[in-house]
Amino acid sequence: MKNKDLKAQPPEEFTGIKLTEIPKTAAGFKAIQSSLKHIVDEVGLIKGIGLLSKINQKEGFDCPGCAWPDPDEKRAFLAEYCENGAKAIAEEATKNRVSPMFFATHSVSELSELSDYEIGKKGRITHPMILKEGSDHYEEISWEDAFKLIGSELNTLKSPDEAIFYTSGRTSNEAAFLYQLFVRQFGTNNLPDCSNMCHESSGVGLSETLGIGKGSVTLDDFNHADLVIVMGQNPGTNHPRMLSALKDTKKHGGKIMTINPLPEVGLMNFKDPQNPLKWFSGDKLTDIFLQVKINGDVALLKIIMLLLLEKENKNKGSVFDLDFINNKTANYKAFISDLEKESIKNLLPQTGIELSQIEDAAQMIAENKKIIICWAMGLTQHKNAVDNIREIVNLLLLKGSIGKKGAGTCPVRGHSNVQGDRTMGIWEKPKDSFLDSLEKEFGFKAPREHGYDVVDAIEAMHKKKASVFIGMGGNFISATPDTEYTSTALQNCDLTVHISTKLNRSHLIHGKTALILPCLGRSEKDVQAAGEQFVSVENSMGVVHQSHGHLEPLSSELLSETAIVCGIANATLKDSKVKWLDLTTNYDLIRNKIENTIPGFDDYNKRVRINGGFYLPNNARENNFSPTKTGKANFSINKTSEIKLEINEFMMMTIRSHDQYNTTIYGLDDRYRGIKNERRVIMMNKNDMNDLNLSKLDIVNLTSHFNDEKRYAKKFLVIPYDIPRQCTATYFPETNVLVPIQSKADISNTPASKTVIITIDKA
Ligand SMILES: Nc1nc2c(c(=O)[nH]1)N[C@H]1C(S)=C(S)[C@@H](COP(=O)(O)OP(=O)(O)OC[C@H]3O[C@@H](n4cnc5c(=O)[nH]c(N)nc54)[C@H](O)[C@@H]3O)O[C@H]1N2
Ligand SMILES: Nc1nc2c(c(=O)[nH]1)N[C@H]1C(S)=C(S)[C@@H](COP(=O)(O)OP(=O)(O)OC[C@H]3O[C@@H](n4cnc5c(=O)[nH]c(N)nc54)[C@H](O)[C@@H]3O)O[C@H]1N2
Ligand SMILES: [Mo]
Repeated sequence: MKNKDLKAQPPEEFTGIKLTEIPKTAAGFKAIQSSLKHIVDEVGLIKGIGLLSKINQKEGFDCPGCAWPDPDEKRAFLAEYCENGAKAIAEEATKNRVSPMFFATHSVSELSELSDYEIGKKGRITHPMILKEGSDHYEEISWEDAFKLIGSELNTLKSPDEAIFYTSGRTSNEAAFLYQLFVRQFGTNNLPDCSNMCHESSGVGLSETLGIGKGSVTLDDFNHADLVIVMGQNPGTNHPRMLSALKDTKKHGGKIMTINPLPEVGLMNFKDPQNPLKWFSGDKLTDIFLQVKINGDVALLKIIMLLLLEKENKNKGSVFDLDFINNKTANYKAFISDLEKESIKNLLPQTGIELSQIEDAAQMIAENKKIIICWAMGLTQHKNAVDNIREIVNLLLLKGSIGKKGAGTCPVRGHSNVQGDRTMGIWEKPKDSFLDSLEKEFGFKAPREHGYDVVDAIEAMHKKKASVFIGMGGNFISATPDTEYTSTALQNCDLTVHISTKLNRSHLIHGKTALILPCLGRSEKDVQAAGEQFVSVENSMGVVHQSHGHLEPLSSELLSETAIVCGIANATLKDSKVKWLDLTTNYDLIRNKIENTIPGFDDYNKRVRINGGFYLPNNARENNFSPTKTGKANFSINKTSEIKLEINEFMMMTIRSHDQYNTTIYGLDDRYRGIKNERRVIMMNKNDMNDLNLSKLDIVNLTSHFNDEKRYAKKFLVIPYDIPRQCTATYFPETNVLVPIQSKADISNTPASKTVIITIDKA
């Protein structure tokens, strides 16, 4: 049953492309110029500059841009932010308002015709709103009525498992902890989150092999590394402050190796925007660039390890860390005998790289002892994504490059508190020990059956096994795969609720009844009964620290995420022993509860107030692998890609442009790739274009192929690009419609949004 004529996908319209030269370096003055433009346009100059001076300072608020950590000690004089952090702030502090009047004059179906860029630019939502059954306009509703409606809808379900409680990764520790507690007291573990689409494969692969689902390095390790390998990641756009850490590695004599199908500008060369002396020269970052085919990473790593083994066999102990292997690891023999079955000749075509170049890379790895491997979505969003991660671990274990200074694993997280949300229990597969301590502290019986992750949640709604969807942040319809399928799933629901800052497409693709509950953003003051509050977050390297908003809230109607959770819980749970409304008066009370239930948070209220916060325990960092099944770090045996492309088929990766934050589209340019004012593009190898008789800027339609199913996305402009043969790149979310719901990673269930098999036809 579909509501009205709602558009789940952005319009198939072009916006006026301009191609420019690809810059030779990233950041520098242009980045400052671009930050200021966004700040001035959205926020205004004076307020904007005030805001920038507070980002990531010890007394300021955590940048909502990404989860890259701040220096433990010295912080930059100007501010620890980057171009994209500034844009994220500009989006949140925007002058534009989506008020009740706005909704009275714009219907939901009319808004759904807009692009995500246009929807986002409408601005921040000012009042709680309801879309009543059969209506095409949101209307104002009181907070009390909204909470009551949610409570009564949840309580009429036959089973708590018919409700889904999604979380995006910006939610604070305090709000996340209460949210999962509420959901479990309500009676379900249906807590899917954006991690399911993001670093789930990292968590699974690392837990099994090293006994912790998080990375092991700290920021300081970059000052001590001999070699940093960056795989499947585009930090110039998505984690710009990481480039400063890479620059530090080089400053201390370390090397950088990059493994990516694209020569991403930021990784190649970098001008530090905070060092004007370098604006004109810049630093060369990458020493060796391996331009791997999409999903060729396991094959490439196997070749590298075969070459290392050859060197090691010639001179025992010259390449491998035998002490570490003997004392700290398990399954080494099985791993080596599996590796020996592989042949470089068979593996090579999967990589698309010349053997001589891989030999150079292997030599660099052989010569160096302290190695960090960083990665992001280029490794985690494939069918064999968990294999990718475990194969990285194999390489690090051979070199003993874990649990020592200057070495280790570095999965670079996306959302600024995605790691903290997991630590707080936002997970559909909670451990029994975690549930035991919740039960003990809060006196209730926690559900033990595991819940739905993102893909399972979509299927449950599609099959009408679930009928209430609540989203704590995020933009579910645009972030998830298989847009039309997910659209039907959401529209099958009786109630969809979104706790949001800004208008997005998920407010428009709705259940029978829909609510938007507007919340405070990171940059805003959060005043509760006990006075002004701060929240806490955990960065990519396991540091927990405070985030303190400074701006006046944009509307007096906004509530904090914490207050919203408490309001919903209070209206839903009849016999909870938790005093929900008291907890929200003073967040120290929530932190006390966290301290009592989650290991590593001793003296939480005290330590989080100390400058810069505190590190959570990390066994891998401490060279202790006792939490794994064997009690040691485990070598593993991994699969190369099983995908075989037909002659006319292409592999498509869906990636981010420079002007977007996931589904929030800041602008229409991808400056570092020389593409301006257009998002409906497909980057292709020139030779492939010739084979298909395509010229630059020809219009093509794309068809994805999966188990005899076909999915279509129309009207994309072809752009010749430096990308391996049979590999293509498009932007997410425009091509999410092509990602099949069933095409996902083994074990982690992450949508395989970097390996979509397509054919390309001239329109
Ligand atoms: N400005 C900005 N910052 C962000 C975000 C944003 O959208 N905008 N998103 C945040 C979030 S939630 C996340 S998870 C991160 C995402 O950060 P990234 O993972 O850097 O984001 P993607 O654009 O998905 O880039 C994937 C990279 O992997 C490469 N790649 C794709 N397939 C393969 C492959 O098979 N092998 C290898 N070796 N490489 C491959 C692509 O060429 C690309 O460089 O960024 C976070 N930070
Ligand atoms: N094809 C394809 N799909 C992908 C990916 C890909 O690479 N390719 N990447 C995946 C990844 S890595 C991720 S993490 C997901 C992202 O999935 P999501 O996290 O669901 O999506 P976002 O676009 O980050 O969510 C943006 C919305 O969050 C709300 N918001 C912003 N700040 C706050 C806040 O402080 N509080 C609250 N309550 N709401 C706020 C705003 O309303 C905004 O519209 O997408 C995934 N989808
Ligand atoms: Mo992410």
